[in-house]
Amino acid sequence: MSAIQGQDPQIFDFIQRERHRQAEGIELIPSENYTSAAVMEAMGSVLTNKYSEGYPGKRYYGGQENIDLIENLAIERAKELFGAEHVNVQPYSGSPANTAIYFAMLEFGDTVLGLKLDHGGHITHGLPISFSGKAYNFIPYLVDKETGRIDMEEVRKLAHEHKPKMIVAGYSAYPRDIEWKKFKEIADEVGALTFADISHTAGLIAGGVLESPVPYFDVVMTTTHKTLRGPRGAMIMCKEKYAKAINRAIFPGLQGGPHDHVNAGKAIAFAEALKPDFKDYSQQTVKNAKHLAKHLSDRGFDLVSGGTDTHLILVDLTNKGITGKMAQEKLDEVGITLNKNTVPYDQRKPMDPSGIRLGTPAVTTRGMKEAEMEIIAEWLDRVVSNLEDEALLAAVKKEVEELCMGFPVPGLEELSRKTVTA
Ligand code: DSN
Repeated sequence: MSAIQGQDPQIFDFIQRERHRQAEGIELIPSENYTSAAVMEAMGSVLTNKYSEGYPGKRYYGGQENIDLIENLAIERAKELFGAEHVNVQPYSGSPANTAIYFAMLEFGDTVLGLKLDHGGHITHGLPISFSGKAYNFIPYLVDKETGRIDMEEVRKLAHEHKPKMIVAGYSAYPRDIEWKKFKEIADEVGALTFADISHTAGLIAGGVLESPVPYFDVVMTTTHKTLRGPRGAMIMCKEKYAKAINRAIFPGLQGGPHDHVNAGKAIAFAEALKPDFKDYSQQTVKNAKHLAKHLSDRGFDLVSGGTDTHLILVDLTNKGITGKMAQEKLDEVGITLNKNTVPYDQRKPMDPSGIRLGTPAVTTRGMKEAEMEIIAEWLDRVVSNLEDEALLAAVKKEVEELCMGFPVPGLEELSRKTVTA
């Protein structure tokens, strides 16, 4: 980063601080991960200089001979990874991709079933103040109050009652596996389209740990930067019969020129995910999450749904007498990052909710395993039980840094002791 250092020392300083924060802290936000150095190089390459409205072979600008090759390769690799009939790699991120799916497949005002935000859904799955909630008639379904799981009979009942044009499944804060086939069955009973948002679990699906909705669902969207471990962005996969509508909805419907530097990063990440060691990573991510969940539960943490089938854990802190915001802030102080989160049927507000959401993709990418999950569970317990004990917080912070030094972050190897002494 010598160019930034020479030209803009302030930004250089902020990036340096962030590099240290990432290398010296434990990242438990379940939607975050570390890309490879190769993906990062693509993001900082000359491809950022190019404009390429349109699709490979049909562009509105000249000079596309290299861009077409890159975009086609990204599409081919994504098809191989997920077995999709059609892929569009141009969406800038998850929210525009979801908006494009609705734009392609629905009319404004159509009825759609989606999981309520504070039950694990996403803002683009019908939150009343979001575009999705304003443009379409979203009917929310909920998780069961006792089990914390989606009650498929309730979904069936709502589907028969409201006759939606589309059913949305796939979530941001739901720790359990999803019954894709059952969703498809219900959708078929009422003639609804099926849309899966697998942003959180795409890497686990690509790694063969979780079942894929691609064979059953009409359209599937994923962001590319979460468990899939690619650059910030998204892609849409669909049955061939929706290909034209989806492509048109992305460009020119909602977006202009694709971000070619990001699309190159996507192609690189898809190739990485096709390698055998990606399977090991995705299996270990789930093993780590289950192990962490068990040790948190043993320490009296109240896990929504009692545990996890995925990379993600949702904890209700009510029995600990603290809020999600308090926990997040104190954990930030010791170098453990996670996010405050509402829990189903939460009586508190989203800016200071009852829960926290955490997950294992980033720590697994660093090479951490079950033994480290036990240490993390112990740290969480110590911090949450001693929020005002500054000496204890300082001691945990030191231990966090010490452990992190043994597990290099991709691209930040020079900041870890393991590499320095190797
Ligand atoms: N912001 C993402 C997450 O953290 O789950 C969803 O868009």
